Amino acid sequence: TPIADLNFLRKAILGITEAFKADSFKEKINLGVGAYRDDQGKPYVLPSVRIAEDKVVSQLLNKEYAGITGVPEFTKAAALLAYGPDSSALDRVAITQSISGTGALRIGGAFLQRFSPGAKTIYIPNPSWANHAAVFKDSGLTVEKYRYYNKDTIGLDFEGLIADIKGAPKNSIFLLHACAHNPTGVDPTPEQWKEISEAVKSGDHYAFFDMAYQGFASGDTDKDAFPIRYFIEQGHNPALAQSFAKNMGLYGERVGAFSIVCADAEEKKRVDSQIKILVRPLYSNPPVHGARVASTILNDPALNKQWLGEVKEMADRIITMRALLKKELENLGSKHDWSHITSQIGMFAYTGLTPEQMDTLAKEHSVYATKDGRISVAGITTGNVKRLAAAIHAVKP
Ligand code: PLP
Ligand code: TYF
Repeated sequence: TPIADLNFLRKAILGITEAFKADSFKEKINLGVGAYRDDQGKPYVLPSVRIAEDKVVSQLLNKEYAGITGVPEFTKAAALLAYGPDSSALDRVAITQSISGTGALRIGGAFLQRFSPGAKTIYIPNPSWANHAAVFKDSGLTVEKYRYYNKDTIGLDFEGLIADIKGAPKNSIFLLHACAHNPTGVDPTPEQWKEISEAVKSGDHYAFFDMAYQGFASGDTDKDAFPIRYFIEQGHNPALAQSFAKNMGLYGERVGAFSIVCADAEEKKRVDSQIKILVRPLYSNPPVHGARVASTILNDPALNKQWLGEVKEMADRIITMRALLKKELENLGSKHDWSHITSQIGMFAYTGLTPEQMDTLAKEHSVYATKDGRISVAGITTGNVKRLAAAIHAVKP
């Protein structure tokens, strides 16, 4: 149930941080929460963010309220980043700033609860980010799951996924992770996305993309946006939740955007107006500082280029750590196939370790991660990877 999911999330992620903090072992490793760490294991503020913050502060701007939909220079640039500069959608997309990705999902849930035709059921992948079910249930939607992950192949259950899309009642809503699926790290290929687009269309379904990791999957923000851009080319008018928590490292600043591609500029006006009617009683208007920082990065060509380089560096460090972990496991003589560690992408690896093995990792090896076997690869460093591999090898010899 969504409540059980939420309790799981709390225990899973916040409980892990607590247990990690309480552990006095010097070489303890925290692979719980999905937050990027540098190779020293420290939280990372992007250099481009430091520069942008200096620029914002030095302008001595006032602290007046933003409009209901936030900082316009930010939302305009966020749409460009997601949809691409040549997108046919740009002049018909209704967009609002949001309280990061979670807030974008919540506005989207509320909008679809109010305006979606049919049974107002949203299908989320099994498994999915544990907060999805709670967010959509609180929005008044019915939450169902579609098949996504195949335990046996440690990969995508593509047949199941397509069958569930085709089998859902007409006018269902499908929540799709745009890239770097959380928690599995398993994404459809471009060819598979084409079939997913067809299946969504054939069921008269509605696509709602969650893009919390643009740039983190491939290191290239354009490549990672492929599914959304392809869907629009194919005539879908999807909704989109964007987060800048991960790709700008702005976690606590809560920078995000919610948008809906409309049929035309006239429909966009009506949707803009309805979004304002929804947001006003939720929180009146969003915070400005983080949006100004993100806007500065997105709108300054030199800074934008620097930022894209930094996103790629983060993505590349994660890819390097995947390869290193796999190699260390092989060096230890592990007979298991660990190829999924390098074939999965984004911030997480879904190791296939059981809840019991994860428990032993924590209790006997001071390695903390969620019970579902997910590890945040962003927490692996050249300094801890050997010990991590040894711990995994010990619990799964
Ligand atoms: N969606 C997914 C798939 C996530 O993993 C997360 C968490 O990082 C979010 C949305 C929302 O994160 P935030 O509200 O911090 O932007
Ligand atoms: O799954 C994760 O670890 C990230 C971080 O309420 C996160 O998505 C976890 C819980 C939460 C917000 C973000």
